Amino acid sequence: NFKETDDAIHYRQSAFGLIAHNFGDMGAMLKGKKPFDAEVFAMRAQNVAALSKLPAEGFVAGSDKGDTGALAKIWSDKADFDSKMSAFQDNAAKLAVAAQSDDQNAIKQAFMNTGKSCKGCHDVYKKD
Ligand code: ASC
Repeated sequence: NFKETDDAIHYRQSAFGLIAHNFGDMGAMLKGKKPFDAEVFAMRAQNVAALSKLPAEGFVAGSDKGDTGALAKIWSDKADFDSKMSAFQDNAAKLAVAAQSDDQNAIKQAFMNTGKSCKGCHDVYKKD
């Protein structure tokens, strides 16, 4: 229940920004760009899992306007968009679970699956 369409756009973009910050830091750790800190990594994975549930609300009807990266296809293929969003949420939840373990391979796999969810949706629904 946003007052203005712009509020919905701002809401989802804010959520994506928070997700990118947290996910990006996890990537930096996995790529060895900074030391791996299991506690920080797990905290960030929890953040992403919680944040992954937010952006969907911001894709209200009529918010495919302006120069946001969101393509009109989101609203014309809403069922597919929603299922991709849901897969992202599932992958993020699994990553948060994996991050509680000491299994680096499981962590990396879960991280990659989540990243594929990001990219898979961006490739189809986001202007680059
Ligand atoms: C990120 C980020 C994305 C995804 C994507 C994964 O850190 O900002 O959009 O990962 O690049 O392939």
